[in-house]
Amino acid sequence: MLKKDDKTVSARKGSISSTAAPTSLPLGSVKTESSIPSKKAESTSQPSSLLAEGSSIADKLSGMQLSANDLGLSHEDELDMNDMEDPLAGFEAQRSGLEDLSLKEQLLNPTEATMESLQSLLTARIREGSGETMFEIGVEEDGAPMNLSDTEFETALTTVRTVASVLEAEVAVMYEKNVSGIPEPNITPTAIIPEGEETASGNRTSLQSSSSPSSSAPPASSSSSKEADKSNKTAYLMIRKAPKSGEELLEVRVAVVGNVDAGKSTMLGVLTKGVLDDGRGKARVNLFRHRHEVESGRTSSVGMEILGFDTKSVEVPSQVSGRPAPWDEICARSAKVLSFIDLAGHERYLKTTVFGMTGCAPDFVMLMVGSNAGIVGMTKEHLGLSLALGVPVLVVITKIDMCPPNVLESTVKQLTKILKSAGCRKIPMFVKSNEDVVVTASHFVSDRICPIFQVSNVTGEGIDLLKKFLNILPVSTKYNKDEPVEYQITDTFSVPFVGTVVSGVVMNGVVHAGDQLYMGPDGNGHFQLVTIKSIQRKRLNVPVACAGQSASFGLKKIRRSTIRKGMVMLDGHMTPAPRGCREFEAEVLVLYHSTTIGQKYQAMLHCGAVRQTARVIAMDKPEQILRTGDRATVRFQFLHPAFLKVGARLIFREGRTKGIGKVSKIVA
Ligand SMILES: Nc1nc2c(ncn2[C@@H]2O[C@H](COP(=O)(O)OP(=O)(O)OP(=O)(O)O)[C@@H](O)[C@H]2O)c(=O)[nH]1
Ligand SMILES: [Mg+2]
Repeated sequence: MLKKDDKTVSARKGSISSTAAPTSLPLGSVKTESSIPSKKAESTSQPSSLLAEGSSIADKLSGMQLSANDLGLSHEDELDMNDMEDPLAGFEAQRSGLEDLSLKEQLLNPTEATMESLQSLLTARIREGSGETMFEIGVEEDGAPMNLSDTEFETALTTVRTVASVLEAEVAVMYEKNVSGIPEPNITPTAIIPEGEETASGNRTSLQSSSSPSSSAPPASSSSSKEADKSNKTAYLMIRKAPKSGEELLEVRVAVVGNVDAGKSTMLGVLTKGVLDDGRGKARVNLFRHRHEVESGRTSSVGMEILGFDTKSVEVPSQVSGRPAPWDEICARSAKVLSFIDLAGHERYLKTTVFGMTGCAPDFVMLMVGSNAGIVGMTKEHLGLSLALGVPVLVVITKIDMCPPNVLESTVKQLTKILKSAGCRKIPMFVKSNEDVVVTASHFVSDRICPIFQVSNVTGEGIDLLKKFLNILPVSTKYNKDEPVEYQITDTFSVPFVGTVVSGVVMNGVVHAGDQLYMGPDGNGHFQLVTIKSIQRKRLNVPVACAGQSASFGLKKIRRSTIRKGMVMLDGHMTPAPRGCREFEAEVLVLYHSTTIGQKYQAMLHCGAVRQTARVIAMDKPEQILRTGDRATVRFQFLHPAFLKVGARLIFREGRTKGIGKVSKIVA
């Protein structure tokens, strides 16, 4: 992972490009000091009222004045907006000979040389964004406005389209605006609401219609101030390459969590089935996997839904001639697919929900909050789990159609308070417009930002903005194709005419149909060689699956009963052959325990797709006990062998979450 102070271009761009998008942005709109509370300021905010409520993990983190950062558990490469000031610096070398030409000049007076230069710029960005990138027309690399007239803007857009077409990519205008005059310096960006200025109805006292993405750019020079009298047209573009085949399809996984009845399944029905809800569960009916779920309306398992976008950023219809389109059809027409993991809100199913959050390796967590219910039940628990796992969170407040304004306002207040608390250290960003969408989604790489949407699944209000946001959500770049294969199994099936099928996520490497991989460990800790007969991504047959992708494998001559969730598949050439472990050490932090944790203490331990009971057998504390707030290196023992890796994050719970940590040593 990349460090903040890493000044190499590729590293900086790499970290930014995990969003793909920010590489293109001058970032003026998000980095104004006045709009982002400083870390220092945040850490002084005391969530005193929250401490009194319940015993959620988020409470514990904030109550102990510890952040995930303090625990060494959050991204080491947490981005400071100031680090991202000059995202294009790295391209200077490639543009040698054209240094004197501004981006504006290149866009307006295309020559063979400038076209080539723009082509290499876009190629690099698209590669770093795994197949897509955001590009802003109207702002120079240093954030200065280009002050484009309408005609100039059209010329610039045509140039970008021409370059993109050479690269077999499509351009979609995500947002455009026409701002006249010099942008006001230090205007609060529309997407950022300073503390106390947000109301449920969305009034933002300091907002001005002239705020622009380049609002923090230095005041224009006198020559440009003359130009500034002209119009200043800017636009954010999504440039996306068409996937050549199923294996190039972009995928973003989003785990959907939140308290029971928050509207998770309903919203996924609305997003992925193209229907609105009736307030009585109409939109969720097709999402349930079990009869008892249909009867109770409660999700109890891990459900999967997909939403596709094509190269032009247009949503791929989920219905074909009045019936739901099959996944392979949606994928065949998509360039990017959002995979939603529908999880259960009821505490009774917490084990399954934690499994969904750890095993399915989501890139983002979507925390749903019923506006009328507020931050209740498992909301804080799920938020705390996302923090412990270091997964960026976006919040969706539902049911705004049926919520009195004062109740909605109090939910919003409650939410912003907990997000800003010392335990969360998030920057809430209310997304109310297309501009907010592009700015927020582009900067979501920073796990400090927390976009907040307000929607109604009944009237459809807010759903469009959310879809636009989902379309821009960056593809994760944390996976490594060059490492030896590691695939974690999250489910098993017996499929007629195919045989045993496993589903899961490729965490490292590349898997080809026909490959032999080690699968295990079994009850004795052994791995066996298995052959991958076939591979599917979202029910679409593909010849390969790469790191970061979820995929199903058809297996040759393997009985389903021999496979357990939590097993892994590893490179078949490993020598010596891999073995499972039963004992390991972890650095842990006890978030909450009513008494003490000592030797023989047992808890459910989650680490990736591994989920099983583990027993404490030793710790580096003289008195051999742990209390709330203690940190220690603890030796655990599993009942059955499992595959663990040093550095993997873990959660142990007995009922609600009791502790979090990181594997530090595999013992035996
Ligand atoms: N009026 C209104 N009702 C909604 C909205 N969203 C969901 N509902 C209703 O809220 C109820 C609960 O919705 P679900 O989608 O089942 O909630 P869930 O979060 O999936 O619940 P669990 O799976 O049990 O955790 C259903 O009756 C929905 O019709 C909304 O925006 N407005
Ligand atoms: Mg549900």
